[in-house]
Amino acid sequence: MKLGREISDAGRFVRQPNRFTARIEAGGEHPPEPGRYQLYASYACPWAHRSLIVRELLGLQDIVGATIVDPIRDEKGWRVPGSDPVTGVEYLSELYLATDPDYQGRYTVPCVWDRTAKRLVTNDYPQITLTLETAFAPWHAQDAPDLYPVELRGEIDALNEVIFDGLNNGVYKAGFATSQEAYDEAVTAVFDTLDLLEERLATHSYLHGDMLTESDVRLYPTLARFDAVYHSHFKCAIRRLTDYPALWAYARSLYAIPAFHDTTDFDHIKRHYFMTQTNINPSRIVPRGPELDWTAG
Ligand SMILES: N[C@@H](CCC(=O)N[C@@H](CS)C(=O)NCC(=O)O)C(=O)O
Repeated sequence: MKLGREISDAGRFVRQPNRFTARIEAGGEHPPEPGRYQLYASYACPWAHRSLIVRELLGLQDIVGATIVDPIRDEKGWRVPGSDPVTGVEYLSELYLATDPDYQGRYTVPCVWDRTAKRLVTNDYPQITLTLETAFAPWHAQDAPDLYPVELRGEIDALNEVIFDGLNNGVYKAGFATSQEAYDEAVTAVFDTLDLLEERLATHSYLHGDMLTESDVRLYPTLARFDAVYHSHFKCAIRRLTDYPALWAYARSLYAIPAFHDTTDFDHIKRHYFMTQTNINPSRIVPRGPELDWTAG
């Protein structure tokens, strides 16, 4: 992985900006249309996981296609097993370079390809779920939840920032830190954020009360990976998810929902992190355990 340029002089991980940020929007260059867009995702990647959860929660599987990449990335990046039935590519890099031959960054999932314009529209992962929730509303299943209700958007966006910085990206900042100081700072923020969310969930079923929202979708992928990967691989070892009664019960309650369950692949998750991030696990050994019962009532 080409992480070097994302590590600061003080040993801090500073995530690269998203290069492709066009929007799918009615009246724009990339209008929402059934069958026009293909999502490239990995079950291992937390940012891609959220887009797969939202696609299924909203019943958009027949409207927006999805290609799942192999969990193990080699020096050529993400690979499509066999080849992609939609574009014929074998590596995700081909889509990035077809869109911008000078692209120098990492070839990341999730990203969305426009089959009509034959180019990547976006790898801007925070926007992808919001686009599925808003621009694709005409195609949502009848019983689909409103994950981004207009009256709650301010609160959802504010909490999402806290979750991103402290936790979703916080675990990466802890895991990829190359100085003790940067690690200490990041790992403290990870557990401060978990403590805060534990308190919030002690009195609510979901982060914003009784209804599932975009904030829950953003929190879940990090919780699903926490004890299996982040606790050891990213050294987020102060406590385990299972040490937090409310958060652990909440994570299992989400896992009981098909859109969360169907898109959670612990085998892909473990093999990806431990075998691909060789900067922090050069032996590529995948640990056994921990044994967790995600289905326990
Ligand atoms: N697009 C974002 C986030 C997405 C992201 O980091 N995805 C990871 C997987 S979780 C990825 O595709 N990494 C490819 C690589 O590092 O080469 C970024 O550039 O930081």
